[in-house]
Amino acid sequence: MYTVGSYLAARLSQIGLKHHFAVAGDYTLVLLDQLLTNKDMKQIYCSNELNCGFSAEGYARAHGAAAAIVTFSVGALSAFDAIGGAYAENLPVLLVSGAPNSNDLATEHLLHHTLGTHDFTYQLEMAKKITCAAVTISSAVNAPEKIDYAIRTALCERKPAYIEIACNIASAPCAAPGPISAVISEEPSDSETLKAAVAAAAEFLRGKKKPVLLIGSKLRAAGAEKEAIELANSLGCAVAVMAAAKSFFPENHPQFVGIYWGKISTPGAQAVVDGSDSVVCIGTLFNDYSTVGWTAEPNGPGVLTADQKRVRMDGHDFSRIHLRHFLSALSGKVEKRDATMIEYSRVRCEPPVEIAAKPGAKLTRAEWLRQIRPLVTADTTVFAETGDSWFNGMALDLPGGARFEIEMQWGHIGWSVPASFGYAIGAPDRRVIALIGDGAFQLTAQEVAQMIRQKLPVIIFLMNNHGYTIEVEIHDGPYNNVKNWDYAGLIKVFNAEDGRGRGFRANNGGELAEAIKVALANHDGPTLIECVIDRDDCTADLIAWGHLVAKANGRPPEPQ
Ligand code: TPU
Ligand code: MG
Repeated sequence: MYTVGSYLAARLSQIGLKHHFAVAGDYTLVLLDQLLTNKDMKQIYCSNELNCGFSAEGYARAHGAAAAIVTFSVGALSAFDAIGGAYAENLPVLLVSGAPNSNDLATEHLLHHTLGTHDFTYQLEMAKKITCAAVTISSAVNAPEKIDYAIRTALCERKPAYIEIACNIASAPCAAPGPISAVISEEPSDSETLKAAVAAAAEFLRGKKKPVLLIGSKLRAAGAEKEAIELANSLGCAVAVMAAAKSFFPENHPQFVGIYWGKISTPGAQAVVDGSDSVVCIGTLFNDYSTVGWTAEPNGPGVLTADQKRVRMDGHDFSRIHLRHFLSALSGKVEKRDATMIEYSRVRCEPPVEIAAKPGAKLTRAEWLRQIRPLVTADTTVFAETGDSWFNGMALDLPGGARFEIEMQWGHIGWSVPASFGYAIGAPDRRVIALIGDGAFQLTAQEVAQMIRQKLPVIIFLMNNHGYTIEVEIHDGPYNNVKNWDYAGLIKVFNAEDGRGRGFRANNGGELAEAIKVALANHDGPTLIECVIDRDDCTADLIAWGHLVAKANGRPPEPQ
């Protein structure tokens, strides 16, 4: 016997979810009971719905998809911010919201957790803008079809979807789920179009001397990471990666030349990309930040763009082909072209030697970076928060297997606390390290308590530079000052009587080294290391990037 809730649970479990995230509310309690009847999935609780959405977003990064269950309006509207993030970051997160009793929908009743009007549709209408599929279930009869449609569309589009379930329908009897293949099987590439696109791309490359591959963040969403390596191996050319795609192409691959990010690229990488006569952009996303205020965007007839389901180049535009099919087929049709590797070997520079600071000397960003480098091992995932952590993160070399997570398109400060929590739930065998600024941390700090509750050994490096330094570099004012907290002391508060989190404040390199030792040995909870640095101790990259972004932001209105 299935109910609407247990049907949903079965489908979530069938698509591979071992957990779902939730915040309780009276419109969802019965649904949560129904989800709990599925013994293949655990319910993980969050401190608020924004964090619940971001926890699911992080879980989807580790696990391919995720679900967050929240109550009507007061919960869902908070979660919408994170769902917008999942949309921007191409992550299939299912937001499930409890909703008013189906009998109330057509009445003149006023209900709690609503606007106090008779309109109960506004939430669905809002959800439509930030998801690829949004359904409302107020009868059990059509629930299977609607649930399957929402999940299938999310998985296929790699975007979030929204399912609203009336609170009295969650436990209503419902049909049994059919084969899961109906939900997870994807539309094949159109074979004729694929052939034509590969032929055109092979021809495009044949006429060029210096091809280079530029990897972007949509590569993972397309599930085409392996195929990008295949094409790189066949071409033998240089491969640069955009900041938002760091780790999507292995940094220990012999053809990896670094991060392409305009003026603040890895030394040598910009020269190779900008000097190329054929940039193959794979899953790239060019916005004002990634182009450093529109100063670095490959375009023109020398650019081929291969996206999740579309390939474009001078005079051609093909759709309905999967990126991985295109890359794999193209690999078999190209010859070795290593001119950009030869060029790179000429322009590359050795990284500067980092000298250890005296253990008692005041902590600097450079000393902190030097000390955390060895923590990044094959089984590590680094989370880099919006702020100078982005630029510090870029400076970390990733050994094979290491992963890097960044939320560059949505850029919500505070994302990394719940997202690393959700990721750690989804990937318990990985060492999760989060780099986060003081300002960002203050938005979502509560989720450290959930890391403690779940005994997750996440290591948080909280860079306390007493302000919104990234904003300072774009445009300064009194609004960039942050009220200081006793960040390390928070862990005691969150631990209460049973937690095993650890909190440290490092004012110098010696204290930092000691704290790192304890963090590595603490397997029963998170360790937060507050690194106290000067307010203006930031990366040169942040300054250079900030000035160019500020210039782009400050363009005067064009005359009409
Ligand atoms: O390392 P640092 O000091 O740059 O990082 P911190 O201290 O975390 O400061 C981040 C400052 C910041 C803001 C206020 N970065 N972006 N913003 C704008 C912003 C405001 N609200 C949200 C939810 N997201 C944002 N990105
Ligand atoms: Mg700061």
